[in-house]
Amino acid sequence: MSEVLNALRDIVGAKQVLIDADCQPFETDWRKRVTGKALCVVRPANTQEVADIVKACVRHGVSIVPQGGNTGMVVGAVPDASGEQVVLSLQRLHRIRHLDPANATITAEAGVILQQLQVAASEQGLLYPLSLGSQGSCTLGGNLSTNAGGTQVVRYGNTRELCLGLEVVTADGEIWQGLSGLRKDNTGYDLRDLFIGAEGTLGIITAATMKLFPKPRCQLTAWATVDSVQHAVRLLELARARLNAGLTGFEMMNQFSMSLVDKHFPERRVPLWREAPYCVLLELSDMESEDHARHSLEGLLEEAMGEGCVGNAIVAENLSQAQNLWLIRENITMAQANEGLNIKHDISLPVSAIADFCAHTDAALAREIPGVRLVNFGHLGDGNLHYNVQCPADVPHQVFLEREEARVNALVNNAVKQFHGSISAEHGIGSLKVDTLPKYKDPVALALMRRIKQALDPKGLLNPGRVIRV
Ligand code: FAD
Ligand code: 2HG
Ligand code: ZN
Repeated sequence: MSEVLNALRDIVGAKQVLIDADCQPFETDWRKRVTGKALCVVRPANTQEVADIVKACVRHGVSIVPQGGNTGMVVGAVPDASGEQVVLSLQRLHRIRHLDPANATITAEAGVILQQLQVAASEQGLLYPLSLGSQGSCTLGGNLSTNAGGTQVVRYGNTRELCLGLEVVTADGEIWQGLSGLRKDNTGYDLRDLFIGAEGTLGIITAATMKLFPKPRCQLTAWATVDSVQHAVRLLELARARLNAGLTGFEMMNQFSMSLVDKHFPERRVPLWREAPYCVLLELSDMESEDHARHSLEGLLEEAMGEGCVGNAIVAENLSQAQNLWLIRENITMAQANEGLNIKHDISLPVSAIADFCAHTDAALAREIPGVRLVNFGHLGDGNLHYNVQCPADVPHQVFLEREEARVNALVNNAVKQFHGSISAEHGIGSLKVDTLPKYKDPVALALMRRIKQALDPKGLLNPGRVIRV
C-alpha cells in the first residue's frame, strides 16, 4: 500500500495526500450513519491530476471513492471499513472557468460550491436555479453525480435538465472533453446522461457547463394552511393553472416536521403551524412587476380559500420574511437530525396518487408501529416527498433503527411500488439502498445498468458497492 501512497504523492505533492487521523473529516457521512476508514484522502488541483490519480489507482488495483461536499444522504461518498479505499476529494477543483451571458451558460469545475455558482450568475444579472438546503457546502460534481433536485424543480427541472456538457475522467484515466454549451447535439449516444446520477460509479466528473436563466424581476412567497394532502394537491392544481411558469416552488410540510423546527430553531417563528395538519410554501417568480405578482398570488389564494382548500395564508411582505419562510422549510432536515437518528424515504409518486399514498401509508405505519412519528414534507410540486420516520417518543433512536428500520423501509417501499412511484426521487442509491434497489427496479433495467457499469468500469474500481452490485 505504501507504493500507491508514494505514487499519489508524486502526482499531487505529499501535503495533498492525507493519512491516518487527517482523514477523519472525510470518513463519516453527513447523517452519521456510517464511519469508514480510508487508505488516504487525495486532493488534486486539476483535471490532469485526477486522471493521473485514477491511472495510479488502476495500476495498483485500488478502488476510488469520489467525494465533493459530503452532504449526500445515502452513504455514497465515504470509504468502506477496509482501510483500502482512496477517497478522491474534488474540493480543490474550484475554479469557475467561464460565464457566457450570450449563451446563458456557466462552465465550472466539479468542486465549486453550489452557492458560489448562484452568486456568480446573479452578479451577471442571471439565475442559476438549483437550490438546496445544503447549498453552502455541496458541490457541482456532487449535484451532477446525484442528479440533485431541490426546491425549484417544478419550474427548472433537476440538475440533469440544467446540464449541457461534462468533462469526465474515465475509469482508465482518460479525459473525455464533453464540455459543450450546445442545446442541440444529436451526434450519437448521450454519454453525458450516463454520468449524471451515476454517483461516481462510472467516471469522475471534473467540470460541467450548466444553463443559466433570466433573473425574475420579482419573487413572492406565500405560506398557507391546508387540512389534508388532497387539499394541498388541489392548491397545486390551481397554482399551476393560474401562475403557469411563474410557479417556481411548491413545498408541503406536515405538522410534526414544523414542530421540530419550532423546537430546534425557535428563532424561525414558524407561522400558523398549530392551525392545521399541513402547511404549503409557495413561490411565484414574476417577469413583470411586484404589483402584477401580488395581484396573481392574492387572486390564487382567494380562489383557494373560496373553494375551501386553503384555511389561512400569509404572503411575505419583504425579502427577509420570504427568506425566513424558506429557512423554516430548509431547516427541517437539520431539526430532524438534532432530534436524533432517523429513517429517510426520498420517494416520488404521480402527484395524482400522493393523497391516497399518504392516507394508506400513514395508517399502515400507525397500525404496525404505534407511536411512530412521521416527518412528511417535501417538493409536492414535482411529486417528491421526504416521507421520513422518527422513533416513538419513548424509544431510543438507535434501538428503534436496529429493531424497526428494515420493517419500516419494506412497508413504505412496498406502498411506493403499489402506487407506481420511485424509491429514490433525488438522493440516489449510494450504499444505503444498494440491496433494496433490486427489489423495486425493473429487472431488465438492472441488467442493462450492470452491463453499462461493466463496460465503463471493467475493473470495478470506481465507488464499488454503490448503486449496483456487479
Ligand atoms: P457528496 O455527498 O460528496 O457525493 C455524493 C455522491 O456523488 C457520492 O456517491 C460521491 O461519490 C459522488 N460524487 C461527488 N462528487 C463527484 C464527482 N465530481 N464525480 C463523480 N462522483 C462524484 N439533495 C437533493 O437532491 N435535494 C435537496 O433538496 C437536498 N437538500 C439537502 C439539504 C441538506 C441540509 C443536506 C445535508 C443535504 C441535502 N441534499 C439534497 C443532499 C445532497 O446535498 C445532494 O445530494 C448533493 O447533490 C450532494 O453534493 P455533494 O457535493 O455534497 O456530494
Ligand atoms: C430536502 O428537500 C432534502 O430538504 C433533504 O432533500 C430531505 O431531510 C431530508 O430527508
Ligand atoms: Zn429534497
